[in-house]
Amino acid sequence: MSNNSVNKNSVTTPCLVTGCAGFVGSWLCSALLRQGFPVLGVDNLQSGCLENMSDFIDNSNFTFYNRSVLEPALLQQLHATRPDIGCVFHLAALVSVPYSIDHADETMRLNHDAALAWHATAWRLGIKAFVFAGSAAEYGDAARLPLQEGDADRAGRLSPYSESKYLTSKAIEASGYGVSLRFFNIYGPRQDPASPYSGVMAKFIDAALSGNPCTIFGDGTQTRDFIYVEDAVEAYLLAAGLTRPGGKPLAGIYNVGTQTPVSIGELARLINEAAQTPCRSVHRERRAGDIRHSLADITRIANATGFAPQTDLVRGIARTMAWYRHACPSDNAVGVPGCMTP
Ligand code: UD2
Repeated sequence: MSNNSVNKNSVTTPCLVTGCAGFVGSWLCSALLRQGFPVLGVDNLQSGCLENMSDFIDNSNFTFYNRSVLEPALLQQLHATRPDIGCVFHLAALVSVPYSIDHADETMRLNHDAALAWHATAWRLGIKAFVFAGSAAEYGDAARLPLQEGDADRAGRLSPYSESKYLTSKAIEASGYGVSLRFFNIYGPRQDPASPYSGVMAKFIDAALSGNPCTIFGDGTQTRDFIYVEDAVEAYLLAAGLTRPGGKPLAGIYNVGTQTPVSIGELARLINEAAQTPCRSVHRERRAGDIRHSLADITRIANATGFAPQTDLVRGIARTMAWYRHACPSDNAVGVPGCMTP
């Protein structure tokens, strides 16, 4: 999937991925292993699941640690077993905006306190690259579109989730070590539709394939910038300097999206069209904590790394839907093994 050749000097660099059993984490592990990097994966399987790792769990270059990122000395311990770890990708997090509203302390402990503890330890151990999964939610109610990285500093945040990600990104930026990638809405195969906190794409595809109406929160005119998971993974590799010849890890904050706005109503229409089902939607009250519009300006990461998303929304929906059909050939219910989607 990578457009860029692997940086030959880094091909034996072991990489550590937290949240390796999650939706995005498992895709990142697959890509790293495919390119020859040894991978240490950490996940406590609270929201990730083993099925997500079925493609690579037996790969001799992959070592799985069923551990929590809240364990204070975990990175030191893993580093003692592999002192040549060159890169930490820190994806483990609570990912749901609505969940965070009811669980603010838990969200802050995991998404902020633990993330910064990992960041500080990685720096102390001399690990070359640290990449944190930031979020477009950090932009809160920022009014100007497309969103540039500095706009988050002038915005009010709408949920503990967004606050936890924002504070972590800013601390990483201020330290001068490590990078926070502010991902817009990532979608693709393996995103679980079963949880009430699942992303809209998985939920709508599940509904369309099951012959149920899509439930739209609010009037459906809210917009998002949907990025296909393989493009998001490419951004991770570029940010770590792994796929750029002579590449150095980035430092600071970078948006990762497509710069293409899509309304939720339009998304429902596109998904029903792809499923060849009549477009039926029901509307429910707007969700608390929801941002209204979200659209990335990706100039900064494009200039720094050449990043350019490859998969447009129609193709991405088709690939995602094909996977869901395969995961449940009867089409009556998606029924993908239940796990949430960090
Ligand atoms: C997503 C990510 C979040 C963060 C953020 C960045 C998920 C679950 N959350 O939050 O972690 O990265 O993006 O901006 O991936 N909606 C419906 N019907 C549904 C579900 C959702 O109308 O059944 C609406 C929802 O009200 C919102 C939009 O779709 O306006 C997107 O919701 P989402 O939960 O997929 O993602 P978001 O943007 O809240």
